[in-house]
Parts: sequence; C-alpha cells; structure tokens
Amino acid sequence: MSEFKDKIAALRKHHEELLNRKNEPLAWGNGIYEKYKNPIITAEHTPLEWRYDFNEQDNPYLMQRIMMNATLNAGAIKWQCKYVVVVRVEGADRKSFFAVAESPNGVDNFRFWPEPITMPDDVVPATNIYDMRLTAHEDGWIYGVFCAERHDDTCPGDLSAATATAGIARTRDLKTWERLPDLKSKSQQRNVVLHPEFVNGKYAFYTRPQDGFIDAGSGGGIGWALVDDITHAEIVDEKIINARHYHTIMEVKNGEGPHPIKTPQGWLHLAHGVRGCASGLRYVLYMYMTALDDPTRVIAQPGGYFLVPEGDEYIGDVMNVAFSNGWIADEDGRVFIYYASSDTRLHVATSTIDRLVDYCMNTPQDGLTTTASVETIKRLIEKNRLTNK
Ligand code: M1P
Repeated sequence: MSEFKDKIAALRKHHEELLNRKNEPLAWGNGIYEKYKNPIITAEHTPLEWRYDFNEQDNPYLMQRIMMNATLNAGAIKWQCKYVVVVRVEGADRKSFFAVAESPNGVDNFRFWPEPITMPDDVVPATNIYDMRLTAHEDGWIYGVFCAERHDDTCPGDLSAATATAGIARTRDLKTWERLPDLKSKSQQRNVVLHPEFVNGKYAFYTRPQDGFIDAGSGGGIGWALVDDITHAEIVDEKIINARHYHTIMEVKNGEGPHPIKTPQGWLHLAHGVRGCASGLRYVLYMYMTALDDPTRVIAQPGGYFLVPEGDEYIGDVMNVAFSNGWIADEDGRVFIYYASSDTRLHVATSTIDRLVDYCMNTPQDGLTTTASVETIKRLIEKNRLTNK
C-alpha cells in the first residue's frame, strides 16, 4: 500500500474507534437523571467524506478541505426503531446546517447519514439556520421548526444586525423536506416549537417573542399562539405562559426546549433559562408541567435549574451553556434528554417519565427570596427529623 493509502486507513480506523466508543452513565448523579461519560456527538463524528478529499493528486497532504467546528442543539425523534437526532452542525465558516445521525440505543454509536439535509429556502433566503425542534404532529407530518437568521437590512452599516424568525418545514422521511413560509410575527422569534396535538382544532406554537436578535427585552417569557393554517402560519394572539422573574435562573431569557411530553399527570416541559453574571450569560435547563386539558396552564414548576454545564461541559465556543431542543420518550417510559454543552458538542442524559414527573411535582418552587428558600430548607430538615425519630 502507498503511504497515502496507509494514512487514509489510519484515519478511518481512528474515526471508527470514535464512532463505536461505548458510553456509560456517570455514578453519583442527582437521582433525577444520569449524565454520561462521553459526549454522544462531536465535530469529529461527522463523516470523513464531508471533510477530506481522498484523491491523492488533488490532496497529497490529506488535509481537511472543509473543517467542522461544532455539533450541537439537536432535535430528536424515535424513528423506525432508531434514536434519531437532527443535529445543528456548524462548519468552520460559521454556517450551521442540519444533519441526521442515528443510534441503536440512544446513548452511543451515533452515526451520521451520508449527506446533510438540503433544506429548501423560503422566498427570502436565510443566511443561517439552526436549532430544529422536531414534532411528529397528529396531522401525520413530521415538522421541523427552526431559527432562520438574516441580516437586518434596516441597519445597512451594522454587520452584526440580524433578525430571528421561525422557519417551518415538514417531512415524512427526514430526508426530503417541504419548506413552508416562515412564521409571521410582529416581533422577532427564536425557540419556537410546534405542539404535537391540535388545540381547539388549531396548530399550537410555543413562542419566544424578542425585541431584538439577542435581547428578549420586553418579550416576557415563553409564549403560546394558535394558528389556523400551518401553510401560512401567522401569530395573531400571543400570550405568555411561562414568565421570567427577577433573580431567578431565567431572569434574562427563557425558551421552550423540545415539544412537551404527554403524561397521565400533565404535559412535561423542558426549557432553558438564562441569567447574567460577571463571566457573561449562563444558560441552564429547567422543567415545568402544564395541564392536560389546557397546555398553557402551569401546574408544577420546580424551583431553580434541572441541568447545568459541569466539568468539561462548561468549556466551548460559548462558555457556560446547557441547551436542549430534543428528547425522546421511549415506549418503556425511559426518557433520553439530548443537550449540548457550551455550543460545542452533544450529550445525553437519561431518566424516566415517572422520575421527571416526581421531580416536577415534588421539588419545591422558587420562593423568589432568600427568606423563602431558607424556610423551604428548614421544612425539609424538620421532615427528616420526624422521619428519623
Ligand atoms: O449561545 C447560547 C444559545 O443562544 C441562543 O439561545 P437564546 O435565543 O435563548 O438566547 C441560541 O442561538 C442557541 O442556539 C444557543 O445555543
């Protein structure tokens, strides 16, 4: 074999070892979920064919011709008995695109499908698209709702001025996507999610109205809007269903994660909250539950965060970020929570519907003051004193 072929063989062997690496749960979690030793998908998991030109004449040094920067914020769905994620892959050129990866067990052995998704453009093409939420809707389609980012041409001199809009596409096979018009809204929108069921005969969206591209500003929190026609979706009435509060983990921003999971006790929601601190913004995950007969009525909201970046997860392109827009509820009650750390790599945490409902129903609420928090802790101490008597 030539030296070039040897190099390719070594590269492929190294890549296969990474793809086949077994994952294992970390010991001593919090009882609510298990985190895992390895991230499930990194930029190095992307297919070699996306990055290398394997023609010796054209690429004698076997360089990466196209580099991948990050694999993050993935939508998720159980599809043909496989755990499937639609990953936001970001190239070295800062453009994000969607690519499907699948695993036989949900925690390791994720492999990308051979080609990234070709997402058709809306009438006004977007510069960048990212963070798809997948919804297998009761109308029979699988929808992908994602952020479509464009330059804000009302600020011609400002190269960072951008707009965020919810792009909508649908598919039956995760391969071919039909692009529908972007969601029309008076405000900018990111973190928009389609509810899986009709509500009063209409499509229902979780929204996140925001004043600017970055600032939620007067947006208030996670919103809700009903839409008559998904092929010309427009927000007419929008109400805030999960508001932000001063001195909480979601003081600055929040946003719905994946679509909620239906349980006998109510809809289980996963969301992210953002607060400011001396080192910048801190993104953490939190949960809440809403009523089955009214998905907008909050029936449980544990205080504080559910999952935060820890250890190596803290480090990445955007430090101090845990973000999730995908989870899978399996038939046996297990839940696979796909989250990204610091806008760089994708992880899984596993739990069950029962544990997550217990967490939501029995974790004390945020009393919003130090005094209230201390009283809550004292009540638990007293309960344990009586239990141990
Ligand atoms: O960088 C952290 C996250 O920032 C945005 O989320 P939000 O709109 O709530 O601020 C998104 O761009 C997300 O992709 C990113 O992970």
